[in-house]
Amino acid sequence: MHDHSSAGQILAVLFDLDGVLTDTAEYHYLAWKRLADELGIPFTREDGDRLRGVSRRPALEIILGLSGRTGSEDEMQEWMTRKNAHYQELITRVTPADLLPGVATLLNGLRKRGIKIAVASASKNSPEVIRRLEIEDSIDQLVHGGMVERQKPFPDLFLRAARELGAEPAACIVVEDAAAGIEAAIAAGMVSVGLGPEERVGKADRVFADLEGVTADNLLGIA
Ligand code: B16
Ligand code: MG
Repeated sequence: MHDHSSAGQILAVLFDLDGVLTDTAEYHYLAWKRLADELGIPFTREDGDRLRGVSRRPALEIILGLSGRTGSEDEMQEWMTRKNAHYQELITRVTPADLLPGVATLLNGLRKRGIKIAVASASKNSPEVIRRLEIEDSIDQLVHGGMVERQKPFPDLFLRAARELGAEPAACIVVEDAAAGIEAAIAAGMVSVGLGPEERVGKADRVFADLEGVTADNLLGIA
């Protein structure tokens, strides 16, 4: 546990998107898998799990590393563009039904308590996903990877979200499914909630399997 005794009241909750509000983590996996197949690189689901929350370029570097393959800067750019095109094709399937169980209720519960809500996602495609999920009106702020220089595990994205909402870092709870995201939350001096297995998010202040059945009171009771 980290010391949040000076935190006072929680004012804001910052949600990661992929793997937290919706399962676009699966679409990222499928898009990388298609690129890996095209490049003839063996790529398993376990390999895919290492890419959770990892932004585009480091993810490509991990995939290339699996086969010891390297690429010129031009090739790297082309592969990232191609993966993104695969991903954009896949997310045209996203509908409000893809909101994960418990999310809509939790967002409403937080709203009722006057808690500010941000989505803080590394994904430059997150505005499109949020639009397709039809949750634009349920959140106060969206910050995405295109708005900061340094990505998770650096705290920049979460700090930017807090600033946009006018909340001190210590008054924010971060909800994340990725190890890099939990590290970023801790580095930002925020309360962290991890979703998923202990091996992945065990450094968080509190761990749940997912958001199903997690109420606003559960979440706010953690700080
Ligand atoms: P893009 P999150 C992250 O979103 C994904 O988890 C990660 O797999 C992806 O590579 C990253 O965004 C960048 O996304 O290529 O669409 O810009 O988990 O921070 O919501
Ligand atoms: Mg995520």
